[in-house]
Amino acid sequence: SGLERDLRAALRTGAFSLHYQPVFGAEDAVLRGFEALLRWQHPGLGPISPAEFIPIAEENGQIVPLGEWALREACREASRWPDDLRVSVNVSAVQLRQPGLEQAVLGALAAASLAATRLELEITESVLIRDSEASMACLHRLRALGVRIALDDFGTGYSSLSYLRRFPFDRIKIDRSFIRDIADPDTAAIVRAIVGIGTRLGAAVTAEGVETADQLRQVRDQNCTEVQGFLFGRPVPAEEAARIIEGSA
Ligand code: G
Ligand code: G
Ligand code: MN
Ligand code: NA
Repeated sequence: SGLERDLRAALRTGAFSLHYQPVFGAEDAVLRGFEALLRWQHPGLGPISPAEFIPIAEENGQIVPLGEWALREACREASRWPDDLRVSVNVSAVQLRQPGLEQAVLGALAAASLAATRLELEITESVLIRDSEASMACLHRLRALGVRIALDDFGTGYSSLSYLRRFPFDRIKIDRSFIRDIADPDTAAIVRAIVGIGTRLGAAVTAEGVETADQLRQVRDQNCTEVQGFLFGRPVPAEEAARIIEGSA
């Protein structure tokens, strides 16, 4: 397709950028870091959502060089932030199945002189559906080096709980559909249970998609560790993230 062809050209022409969405402590509202999110400015069509182009890039393999670029760019940007802030980068199942992911991560950290503990990789449940021994081993090695591993969009897959037995995640990110409906007592009970499981397993729990003060009150009541969402800040360009950091100091 046209989009697929344009996607191939986009990495060469610098049409991709990263935006950064702030993440805060739920109790203290202290800035903890940012999630890096890809943006594509198409020359003719304008901005195209990653929800649209990432599946194409996964299909044709472009996600590998694109994901590598995002890792390098995110680590480079984070190296300019205070040491107590981390950067989270989304990693596709396709990238994880490639043998080169570990080298790409180590290369990005080294090029940026960024401590491994400041990088978090977000993987979705779908990664683990077809988990191979090799990709599990890769995650274990990266984690042993200090890289944090988060389970993204938790609760939306078909057998979410089983994934928690397969890997010692540092963080669980509760999918924003739960936060949207958290005024419903049953949904609030589920969120509380997820936090309980995460705590027992030694994982922090982030509430995604917090948009209202009522939702914030609820996720605090359910003891979520960190919060992220439009209430606190949308994904913004690197320069604006730098201003958020300055303002929070
Ligand atoms: O930023 P936005 O809400 O439009 O992102 C839509 C989806 O694209 C989210 O599921 C997000 O995780 C995914 N996404 C954004 N940036 C990246 C990236 O760098 N790599 C991968 N694999 N997915 C990304
Ligand atoms: O799948 P993942 O969690 O990586 O998706 C991140 C996406 O979620 C980003 O594209 C971001 O724009 C979007 N997002 C972040 N905060 C909110 C929010 O409060 N509400 C909604 N609707 N989307 C959000
Ligand atoms: Mn994510
Ligand atoms: Na998510």
